[in-house]
This record gives sequence, structure tokens and C-alpha cells, in this order.
Amino acid sequence: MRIDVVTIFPPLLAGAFEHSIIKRARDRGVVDIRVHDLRDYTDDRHRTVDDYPYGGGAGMVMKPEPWFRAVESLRVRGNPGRAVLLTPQGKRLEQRLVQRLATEDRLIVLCGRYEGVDERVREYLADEEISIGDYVLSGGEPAAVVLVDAVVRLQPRALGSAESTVEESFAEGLLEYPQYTRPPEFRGWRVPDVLLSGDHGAVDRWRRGQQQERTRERRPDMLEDGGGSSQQS
Ligand code: 97T
Repeated sequence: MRIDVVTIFPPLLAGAFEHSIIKRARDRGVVDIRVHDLRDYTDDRHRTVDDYPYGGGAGMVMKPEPWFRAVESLRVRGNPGRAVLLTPQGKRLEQRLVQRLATEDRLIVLCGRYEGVDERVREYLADEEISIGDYVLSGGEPAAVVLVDAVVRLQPRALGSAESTVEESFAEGLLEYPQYTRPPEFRGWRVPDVLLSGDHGAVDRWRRGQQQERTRERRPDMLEDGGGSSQQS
């Protein structure tokens, strides 16, 4: 899979993709991630990416031309990829949407900034608008890191064998069970006896029970009967 990210802060993103699972996936050739500076697609001496809003008001608006130039030069015929604009007004990112994006051969991720992007970018350039949640960011860059991480770890061969099972439970629609490692007692807090029992059947049943209880307590919206399913898309 190829992922192009367009931003006015390339260093903010470059570092985020050089560690851990994303780094390994890149090293293995599972994903080709490239970060582009929007200013490289301007044509004036000052590399201008924003301008005053028509109609007045506070703040600046990102100009359309650099975005169109960037995406049109990154798109290749036959494999245009999906251009995704990160914005608070987009469709909320959840695992089902991540799964769908992960099947794309090519993604072009556009990081707008907080003040806003000319409407023609969302209307005529972006194929899709995505938000990572209901909070305000200074720009799309942190959202791009979230999106890319979630998509890359679903690529075949991105994860090691130990990590691949960890993914399953959220996709199954339940929260994870509690995890413990040594020591068996720390500051008087003991690891549940069942985990030390060596009875694998009992351990499985306990974990299932914990997953259900936790999900019911903390995320009833994830359960069928909890109302307001967040797994729809
Ligand atoms: O708050 C934002 C500002 C710019 C671009 C994206 C966002 C955002 O995306 N998901 C949540 C907020």
C-alpha cells in the first residue's frame, strides 16, 4: 500500500512514522509512506498557502491551488487513490472505516489546519472527509498519525505473530481483558489467582467474562443491547 501525506509541517509527521510497527511495516515493504510539504506545490516566491477569508472574519483560510497541484501531481493514472481530508466535519473514524481504508491500494491524506481549508478542496478534490473524534486540534497532522497507524497495522504482514491477536477483540466489538505480568504480588496487589492456576479453560472463561463486564460498564454503546451502536458505518 502507498500512503502520501500532504502537510505544511512535514517534520511533525516524518518522525511519527519512524518507530515501532509502522517502521517495521515500511522496512518490510508492506507500506510506502511519503510525506510532502504543501509549500512545494505553491508557485509564488513566498510559498503562500493561506489567504484572508472572503466575507471577512478572524483567521486565514488555506488556498485551494496548492492542494489541487499536490494531489494532481501525486495521483497517477490508473491508480488515483483516495484523497482523504482530515477535518472536524468529517465522518468519525472507527474501526470499520479503518478496515475499509486499509483495503485501498493508495491513500492521499490531506492535513488541513484549524482555521480552515477553502471549500472547493473538500467539494472537488477530497474523495472523503474524516474526523478522528469530537475535539479540536491545531491541524490535521495528529489525526493523520492516528489514521496511518490504524490503517498500517491492518496490512498483511505489518504485525508480528504476537501482536496480530491483540487486534481481534476490538474488531469483535469487545474491550480487552485485564493483563498482568510478574511479579504475582506488587505492593500488596495480587494477580487474580485464576491466571496463576494453569487451568487454560478457566483462564479463557475469566477473560471472556472480564471483556463482557468491562464493555458493559465502560462502553455499553458497543454492545447490541446498549443502544447507540458505534459500530455502524
Ligand atoms: O480539529 C482539526 C483541525 C484540523 C484538521 C483536523 C481536525 C480534527 O480531525 N479530527 C478531529 C479534529
